[in-house]
Amino acid sequence: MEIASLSRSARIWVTGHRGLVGSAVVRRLQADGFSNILTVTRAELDLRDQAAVSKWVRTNLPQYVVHVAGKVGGILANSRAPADFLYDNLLLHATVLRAAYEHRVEKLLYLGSSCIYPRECPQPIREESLLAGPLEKSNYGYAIAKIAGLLSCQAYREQYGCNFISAMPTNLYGPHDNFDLETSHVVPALIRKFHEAKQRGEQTVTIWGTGTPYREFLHVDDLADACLFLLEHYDAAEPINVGTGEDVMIRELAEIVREIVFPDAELRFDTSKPDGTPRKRLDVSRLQALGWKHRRGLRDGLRQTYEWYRAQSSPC
Ligand code: GFB
Repeated sequence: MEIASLSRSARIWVTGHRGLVGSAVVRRLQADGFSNILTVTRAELDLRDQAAVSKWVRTNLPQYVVHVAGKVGGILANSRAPADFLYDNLLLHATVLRAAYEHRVEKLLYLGSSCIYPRECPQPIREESLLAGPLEKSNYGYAIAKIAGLLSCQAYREQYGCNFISAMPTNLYGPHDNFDLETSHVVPALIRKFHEAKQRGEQTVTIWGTGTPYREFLHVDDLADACLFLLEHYDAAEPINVGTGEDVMIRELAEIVREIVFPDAELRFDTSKPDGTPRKRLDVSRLQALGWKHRRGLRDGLRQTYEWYRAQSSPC
């Protein structure tokens, strides 16, 4: 979707530009001819340091901020480190939103996540369900920090008139994801597990949990497209869901990845690992009513991601 009115020379800061989402947003901005994309590495700027962030924003004066930096991880990483996920993500949004207010950023987009909705809520999940019930235990640290970020955007809008908007993306996957088997999310983990089993001549691939939860998956290039669509068309205080509106059982996901990567593999389920939320399919009708819809289906997206992973992991 062509971004019409954002000037191609506007100074747009993409935080977390090396990560799964940040790198996709930068790719998309570059493809659309934006010539003033601002990025800064973690080594150059610790986003948890308010004084340093305010100084960097004062020096670089971004007009727009796509704030997608975060401490993220899969179900095991989150369940093992709630304090760290809470601390880092709280600071990451507190500093950037404050500096954006101080230096009159014209518009800021902040990303939450579908995993911050209550563990048990009506499916598909509408934006109104936020805070309507107890959180999922496996990632409450991350969830509380992200909820605080969403509410901070609303508070800056209310108190200072800042045009800070927030989106709630579903589970994401794609190139430049984290493929570490302990800390990653399910899609990169399965791609790597099937790939390495095939390479090693191992017949069995272990899937965590029972395989019965459902998950919705959006390719990160579609998310990047949605981010820029929202930057262009959305100015409301309420968070807005971003997803495909379709989910798949984890067992079925594993069977699709097996078909793509290693059809002869056998599945084994390690029920000592957590299942997490039983289901968290998003109601994406509000975003679709605004005129946005995802383009890449799951099989196509998984195939594209595997091709990228295989190219990255093959010896040069
Ligand atoms: O992707 P995932 O780690 O995160 O797990 P969540 C999704 C489902 O896949 C769970 C199962 O039921 C896992 O048990 N699964 C099966 C696996 N095999 C694997 C595997 O090898 N690795 C992983 N990681 N999962 C996250 C939150 O929840 O959602 C984060 O913890 C984040 O905060 C993310 O917000 C979007 O979907 O359960």
